[in-house]
Amino acid sequence: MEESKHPCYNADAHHKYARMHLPVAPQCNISCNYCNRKFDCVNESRPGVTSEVLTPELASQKFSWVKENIENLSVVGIAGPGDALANWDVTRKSIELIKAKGEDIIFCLSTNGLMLPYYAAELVELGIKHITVTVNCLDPNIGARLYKVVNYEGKSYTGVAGAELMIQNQLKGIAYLVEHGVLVKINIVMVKGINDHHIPEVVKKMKELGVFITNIMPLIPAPGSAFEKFPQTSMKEINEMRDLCQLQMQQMRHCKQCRADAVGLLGNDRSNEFRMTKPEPEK
Ligand code: CLF
Ligand code: SF4
Repeated sequence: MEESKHPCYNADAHHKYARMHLPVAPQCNISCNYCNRKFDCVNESRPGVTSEVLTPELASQKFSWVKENIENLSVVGIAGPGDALANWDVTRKSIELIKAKGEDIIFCLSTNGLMLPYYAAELVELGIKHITVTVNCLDPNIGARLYKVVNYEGKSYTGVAGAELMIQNQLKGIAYLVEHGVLVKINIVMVKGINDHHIPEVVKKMKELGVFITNIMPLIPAPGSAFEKFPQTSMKEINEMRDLCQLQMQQMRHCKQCRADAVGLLGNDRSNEFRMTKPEPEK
């Protein structure tokens, strides 16, 4: 089974198998209230500026460099710093270039899910078996407090309308992926006073849809984001919620909220050793 070598999908694998993220996806199509675009996507990262954004060609070169120098590299993931599917051309090209090298590698991708109805079939065709979707709520009234703007098909949606669109597309996309054999992981950002009480309901629905695992993550209030002054959800609160949701389905407990350019074992980021470009000066 492929997931036995995936450090995020299998807790037993995370001390042995490494992953690398290709930071090829700078744009995002929504605006989460917990995000500051100068920082990595909270979907899959802790707040820390990604030190580079790569073209597919550079990403492919970086892959070979890392593969030669890091033991047991089993996964190549695309996790921002924006949204992988909001940058579909570069995301797809990067995967295709690396696939052409014929290495034994698992591809992984993280998305907010808005564009899944457009791209889920292509993702399946590309052979991507591990996809993470961040689903914070099923209730548009809660979503209206989490998502400031949702940009879709040339229009901008706010409030309940935007959240409704997000949730609809996420659910449709997840169902399609599961039906086509993709192992779907769901990230849930727990924001106290907004979606915390609602999380067990989200997990229940994800179980019904057949997702592989859910990963409840703490809000890390990003400087400059609308939730800047919100309290960071404590690990005690996160673990209590995970214990409650474990009754429904498998919970990830070893997530490190990686950077969009993370390299190495989950607990030992070596991204500093593998830079293709010079860091941009701070603005
Ligand atoms: Fe990256 Fe995410 Fe794939 Fe893992 S990270 S795209 S599933 S290869 Fe893993 Fe990092 Fe947690 Fe993500 S520890 S933030 S869950
Ligand atoms: Fe930021 Fe990620 Fe939300 Fe986009 S999906 S606004 S990059 S947290």
